[in-house]
Amino acid sequence: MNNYAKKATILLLLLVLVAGCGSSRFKEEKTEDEEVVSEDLINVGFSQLGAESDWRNTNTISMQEAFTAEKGYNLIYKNGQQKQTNQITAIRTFIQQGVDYIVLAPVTESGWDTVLGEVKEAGIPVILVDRRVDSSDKTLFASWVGSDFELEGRKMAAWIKEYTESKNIDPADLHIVNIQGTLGSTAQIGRTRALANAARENGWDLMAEVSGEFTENKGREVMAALLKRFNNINVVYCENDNEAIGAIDAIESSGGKVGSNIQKGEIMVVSFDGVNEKSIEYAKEGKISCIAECNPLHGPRVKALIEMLERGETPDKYNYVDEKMYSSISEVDKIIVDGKDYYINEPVSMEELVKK
Ligand code: GYE
Repeated sequence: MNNYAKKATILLLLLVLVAGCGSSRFKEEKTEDEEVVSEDLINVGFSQLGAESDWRNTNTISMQEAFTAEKGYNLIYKNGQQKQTNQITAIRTFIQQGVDYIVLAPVTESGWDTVLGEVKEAGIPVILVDRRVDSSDKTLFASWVGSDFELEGRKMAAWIKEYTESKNIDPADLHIVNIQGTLGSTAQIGRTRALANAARENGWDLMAEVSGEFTENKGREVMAALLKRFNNINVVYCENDNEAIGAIDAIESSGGKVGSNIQKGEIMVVSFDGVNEKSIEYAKEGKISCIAECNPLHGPRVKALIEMLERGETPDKYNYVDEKMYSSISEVDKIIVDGKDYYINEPVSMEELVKK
């Protein structure tokens, strides 16, 4: 071997080594972006909006458990980290990958027309889960499954009305603050609207609406600020349980007492979800007076919709989930909304609920 050939061989060996290191390192640091489409399974691209709450994490797990290889699926999961731009990028990646279905849990309602138009162009059916998009073109998605968020809020308002009437509290003496969810999200829009309407109809004093972004930390921060701004808050309407946990912390740290006895100076906290174990404990102890259930177990529901599409059937456009009310306060055993009875249940954890 001459000198030139020796050098060339060494270089080649080095190249092979570097390439080898590269690929093994990649395998160790598997990131979401490496997920590839499968040849034999049904490929589902899932753009989840984030991981802000216990509801969200339970929802993600429900999706991951529904779409497994054993069941014939390859789920490509992307966490949007609360940013619509991340979700749009994920959807465009799914188009490039040529997935069979796209499942989208949109962070907020507006701004989806262009990207969903691209998905339609590519001929990929879209299932919306949990929150909605405000597109006027309803052909941009095949089906939606989730909760009736305004109904959840109306049920909560009906509970507040029943309870405070049972205690002979003057409606004008209800000084309420609303710690809202992510502004512009379907859950926030519905729950906020329900409270605002009820306050107007009943003559309640709705003093402030501030977003707690569906997180515990923001709930704590916003509540601490509200307590500095107002000295007469007696009802805190939290648009999810994580915010409620943060808000309770802020109230207790400021020397306040949470509970339903507002005539004795307690601050009544109500919330939504019923997923987080701590919030269920709080509801059992009476620290959270009432929780309107919001059910996150959409995995099997989305799977059922995809199975219908696979069979060439047309699923209903909007699919609502039935939900309960939880409270350990005995004064209210039932509320009526739109002529329908909703019985109030003892708080029960998600785990206990799944077992039933
Ligand atoms: O209530 C909240 C989550 O959109 C229903 O989002 C969902 C809401 C849920 O962060 O906890």
